Amino acid sequence: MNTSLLIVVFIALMLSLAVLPWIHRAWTTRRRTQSAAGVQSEIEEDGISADVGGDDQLSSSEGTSDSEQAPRTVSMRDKLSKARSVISDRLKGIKGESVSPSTWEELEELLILADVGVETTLDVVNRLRETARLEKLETGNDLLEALKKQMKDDLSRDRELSHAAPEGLVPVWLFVGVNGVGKTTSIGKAARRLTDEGLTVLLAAGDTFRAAAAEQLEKWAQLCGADFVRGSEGADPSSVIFDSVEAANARDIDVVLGDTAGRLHNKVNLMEELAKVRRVADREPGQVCEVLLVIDATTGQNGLSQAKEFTEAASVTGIVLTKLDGSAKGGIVFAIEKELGLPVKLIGLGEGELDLVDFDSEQFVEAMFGDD
Ligand SMILES: Nc1nc2c(ncn2[C@@H]2O[C@H](COP(=O)(O)OP(=O)(O)OP(=O)(O)O)[C@@H](O)[C@H]2O)c(=O)[nH]1
Ligand SMILES: [Mg+2]
Repeated sequence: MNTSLLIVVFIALMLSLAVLPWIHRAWTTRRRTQSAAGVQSEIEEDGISADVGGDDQLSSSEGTSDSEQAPRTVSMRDKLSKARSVISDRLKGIKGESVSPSTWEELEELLILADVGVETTLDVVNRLRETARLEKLETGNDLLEALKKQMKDDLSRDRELSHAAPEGLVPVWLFVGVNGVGKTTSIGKAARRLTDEGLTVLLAAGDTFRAAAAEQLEKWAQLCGADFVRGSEGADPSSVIFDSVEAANARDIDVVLGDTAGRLHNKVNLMEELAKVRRVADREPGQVCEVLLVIDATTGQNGLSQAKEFTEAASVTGIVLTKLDGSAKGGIVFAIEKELGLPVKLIGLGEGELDLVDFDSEQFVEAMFGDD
């Protein structure tokens, strides 16, 4: 009798162990769906739309919502249409001609118009001249093909986002940058991506400068089913980040995404504050895995001058380039990578929650310089 009871208890125990992960996932999903329904309208009031248009599929934006909608899609080509429109006539011109001295001038003009930046443009064109000489390229079409290949090669590098901290430490991503570039929105979108991958996320409201900043982040947390920690207005941002990491550790959260207040790169005291945030976030039980400098693509080359100070203060590990959808300055990607030596890890292609995608250099070069 006792033995059969033991067997029944043992089987019940095994069964519950087997279904626990499933229950956890289902619960997280349900929580997200419920809160998303309530929060979506509020977020839309704030000008954040969840709709994404377009045809082609971008790998990292294909998350389905929990209500099992069809995957929403986004076209890189469509999103970059503004950047492309500035250069498309010149591209067509070069494509149809045979290579002559004026072709090189047109090409330089084209790259500068696309905001590749003077220094990077000269370097790109010089190397392309050498390729054209060695490979005896005679048509504009061949030249553009060689240009695309060279650009893809230049952009080929590791862009992986890391959330791998040693056992017992909580991985932290910090988002830094000047005012209004899209830090908070990018955190919301990144949280959506990570929770879609099945990770648990905590959003830390390290922007204590404005009360509205924490509220904006909280809405994103509710939308994504992420945890959320804030401090009081005017609190020390480092202590909010530290409290967030401790809370994440206690709750066994997979990743902490830390927001920071927008700041001008030439304000020394604010850059020191940022350095402190980074140091504190890296204290046990936290481990900073990414410091993402958010740059607004519509500011073009100005974004580059911000980067140096941020890199010095906070040891930036990668760039999030936002608002590429509304920018005529897509070429900034090449300048960032060449002049800053930092990888563009994510790009923002709109205000919707799925509009933050991995930067795919092949796709990007084709969307900018490929055939119509
Ligand atoms: N079109 C477009 N808009 C974006 C993108 N990313 C952010 N935005 C918009 O840019 C505006 C500013 O975004 P926030 O996330 O508040 O910027 P922030 O850097 O946190 O701003 P501060 O906290 O004030 O420094 C919002 O209206 C966003 O919806 C993007 O990739 N494309
Ligand atoms: Mg913000």
